[in-house]
Amino acid sequence: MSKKRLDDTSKFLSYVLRHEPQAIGLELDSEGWARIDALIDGAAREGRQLTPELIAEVVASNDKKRFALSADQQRIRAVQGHSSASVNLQLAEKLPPAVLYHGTASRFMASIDEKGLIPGSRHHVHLSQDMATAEAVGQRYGKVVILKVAAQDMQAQGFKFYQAENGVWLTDHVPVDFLSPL
Ligand code: HQG
Repeated sequence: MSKKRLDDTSKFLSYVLRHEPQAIGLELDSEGWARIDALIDGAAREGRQLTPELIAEVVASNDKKRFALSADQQRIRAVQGHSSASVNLQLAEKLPPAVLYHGTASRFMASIDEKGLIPGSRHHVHLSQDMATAEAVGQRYGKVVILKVAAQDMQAQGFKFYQAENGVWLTDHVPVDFLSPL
């Protein structure tokens, strides 16, 4: 399978499994799972040919492990990054490391200094355990700024943290007091 086909399919799957399942008439359950046969049918109606083999290869080869298959291989979901209102991942709370990182763009800093980190259109603020990942995430939007998040201090004060299956840390909001520049 060409890398281009895999990347292209990964983008399509991110779109329908995180954001707009209704674009292809697909239903996600509250944990974000979609039936693979329904996904293939929905995609076909939009002129996109998917096969179970292609989907399995995207799941296995994905650089960020964005997707997971159910144990019976009949269903697929995105493991984080959702904006769809129908999805509410029941992730277990978890003790984060002392420090987590968030990469953003310098043009967002005035607003972040005022409001802290907010989820935007997604369900959570996304945080990384390592600086390199935070840098790559921030670069997507412009001149990168890496922020340190005092995650355990937050947790001690009652803020909840979750970790998606692919290692990404999630929380609802990071108030300014827990942010510092690198
Ligand atoms: C910024 C990708 C203004 C925030 C990545 C970010 C990640 C604020 C942007 C995952 C703000 C939202 C998530 C505030 C936060 N004022 N801007 N108060 N608070 N922001 O894409 O974290 O490839 O929704 O800093 O790799 O960039 O899709 O979030 O720049 O893991 O799997 O608002 O998406 O993964 O942007 O990225 P996003 P993100 P995938």
